[in-house]
Amino acid sequence: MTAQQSPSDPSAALAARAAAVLREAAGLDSVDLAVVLGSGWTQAADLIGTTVASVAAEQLPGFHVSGVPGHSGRVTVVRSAAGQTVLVIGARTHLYQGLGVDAVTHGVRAAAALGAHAVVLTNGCGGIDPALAPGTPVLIADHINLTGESALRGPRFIDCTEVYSARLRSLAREVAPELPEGVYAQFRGPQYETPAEVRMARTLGADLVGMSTALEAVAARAEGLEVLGLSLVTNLAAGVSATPLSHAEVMEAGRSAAPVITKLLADIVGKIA
Ligand code: 8IG
Repeated sequence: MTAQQSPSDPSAALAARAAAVLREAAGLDSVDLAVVLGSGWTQAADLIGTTVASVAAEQLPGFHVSGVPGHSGRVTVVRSAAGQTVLVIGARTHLYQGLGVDAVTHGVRAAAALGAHAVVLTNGCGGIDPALAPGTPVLIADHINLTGESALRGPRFIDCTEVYSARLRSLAREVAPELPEGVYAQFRGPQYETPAEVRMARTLGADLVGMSTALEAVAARAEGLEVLGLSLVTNLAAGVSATPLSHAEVMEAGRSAAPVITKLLADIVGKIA
């Protein structure tokens, strides 16, 4: 039992309660891995496998409805063609909702409590490099956490040299050899960046800007999970192109890329042994 899993830790107890509800709903003791669906990726559950159980976020301790159009608000257990059981989380809590970091990291901790050994974190994001056109999926190689928050509480000095598993990235490249890699900068949001903030992120070494994933990835590593990060560039970051950003544009890019990226995700998931 790790420090965070101690029964006296209320956030661990909440994750354990969510895991218990899912265990009961699916009639399973554990899952093999988990997938968190971000903007643009939500239709993937159907392609990953056949549904064993599907629970609305409202029925699951610690989960919240995101209120973001394009998120399903459901947590589903599916069985893949390869025989894996996969927890598909379509109810992500974002830091900008103001519910605190423990709510943001709850999904991956619930997945860990259910026995998942790996998590695939997906998101929609802005592209800083103009070569990363909207509709391009990108493997996250590393991140920069610009939220000012940590995923962790207490003296948990975990190593972050390889948050995003090199093993899982090379599995992903077996499916799609041309997948580019990039560094993801997490901002708190919900406002998109100013052009000056995008220039700052570029100067710091970021290729992608978003509002999720980095905190979840660190929480997942603290729970001992292997992490794969997959971003869909849905828009050029502010100031990279002359046109202002709109959520409608983001949604449209997600919709048109959906068939390709959901297949990509399902194929990658099927490879994670
Ligand atoms: I979708 O341009 C999506 N999410 N921070 N910036 C940030 N988050 C995003 C963006 C973006 N696009």
